Amino acid sequence: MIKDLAAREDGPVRVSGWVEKVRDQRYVQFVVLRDESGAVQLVNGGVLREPDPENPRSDILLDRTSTIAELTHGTFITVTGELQHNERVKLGGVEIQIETIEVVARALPDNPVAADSGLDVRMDWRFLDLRRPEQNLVFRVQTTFLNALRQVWIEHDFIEVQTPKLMASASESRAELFEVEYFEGQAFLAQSPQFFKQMAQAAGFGGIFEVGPAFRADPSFTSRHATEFTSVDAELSWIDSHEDVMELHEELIVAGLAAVKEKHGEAIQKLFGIEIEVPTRPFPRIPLAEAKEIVKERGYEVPRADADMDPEGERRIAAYVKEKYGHDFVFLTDYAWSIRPFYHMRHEGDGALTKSYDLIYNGTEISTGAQREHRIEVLEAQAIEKGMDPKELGFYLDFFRYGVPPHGGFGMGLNRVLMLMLGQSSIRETTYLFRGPNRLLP
Ligand code: AMO
Repeated sequence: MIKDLAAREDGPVRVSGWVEKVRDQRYVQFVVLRDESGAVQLVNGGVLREPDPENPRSDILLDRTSTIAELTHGTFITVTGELQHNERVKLGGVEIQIETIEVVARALPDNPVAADSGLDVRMDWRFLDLRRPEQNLVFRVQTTFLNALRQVWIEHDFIEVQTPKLMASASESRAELFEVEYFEGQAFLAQSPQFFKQMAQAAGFGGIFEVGPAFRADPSFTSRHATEFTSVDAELSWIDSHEDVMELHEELIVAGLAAVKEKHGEAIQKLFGIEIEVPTRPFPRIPLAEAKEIVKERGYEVPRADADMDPEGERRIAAYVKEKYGHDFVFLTDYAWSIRPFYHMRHEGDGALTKSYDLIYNGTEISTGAQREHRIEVLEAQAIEKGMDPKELGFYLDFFRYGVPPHGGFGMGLNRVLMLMLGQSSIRETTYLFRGPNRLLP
């Protein structure tokens, strides 16, 4: 790999990669070659434009010169040559004197993506867009982040599950639900693994996690919504309250960011100009009603008829937390029952509030979590209160009829986490292939 060249001694090497740039000068040709690990300068010092009867290697040199002159951006080549360390070469301090060059796969000359192409064009040609080092880094960071989370779960003896994405009923609410034909009938795409995460608690699995797709028929075109996204979910038994869920959540975030900082901190600084901050624990916690008061005192009244926060309010409370505690994360807790799903547990003695939270990262919601209602009579009553049909929920309610421990969990949008971590302006940048109301291709 190109990244390994600097550590090698001078001598013969063989590299492959994509042509990034060609500088075809009269007496010397330069090629910048890139693979997924980095870029290196190739040099052809033996440029020959006309046959030279005196030179026994005339044919070889002519051929090499014309091959290089005709290279198009993005063409995949394999080169053999001599590696030379040279301090004056800005690109990594090494270059390769080309001996042979093989065009493995030619790229069309009209590269559809330019440095100034808009996001839509880049998404049309996502495979070319992903060749850019920044984009490559996003998915390396994602891999490292998820691996760190996975290690925490495994240390805590959690079980990984893969829940079905085809369902007979809605998994969150009737809103934002994709319907699909299913033989003679109909099915729905899972909006969340919610019900099946809870089933694992009834099944005695204790702690479980899943990283998988979630679907929302959300027609909005914001920078943080997709119709399909990757949901990072966990659910655990034997909790006393949502506080236990938040503790696990914090532990995961800290482990994820620490691993990302250690492995990619330098590259992230270089390519995105961002210093990854590993948050301290505990993360600040503010009850939602108090958070709304705080932003109101600071001049912003959340313009909503219900008790919820809005994105601007989230940004403002995050700014307050950053000022006051120097923290990028804040748990907003104790959401009103009126704005939470039927399965959230209400506070003893104050049924107006739930044992739930949202986690805000750099001003945007990344997660919802809660202790769940596990007492069947209460759960059933709550479903009815929310206008749901207990018959349609029959299979789910059955989980609670045969003994289920107190439990809770959270769902976290992976693409949003990456967007906020890497200071990107859109979830499209941090989704391998974005899906939105008007995007199903490629
Ligand atoms: P919620 O609906 O809040 O909760 O979703 C959890 C997290 O998923 C992400 N998310 C999205 N990301 C991109 N595009 C979307 N359209 C989108 N919708 C949601 C967000 C959000 O915070 N079952 C509960 C979780 C739980 O309680 O365990 C749920 O789905 O980051």
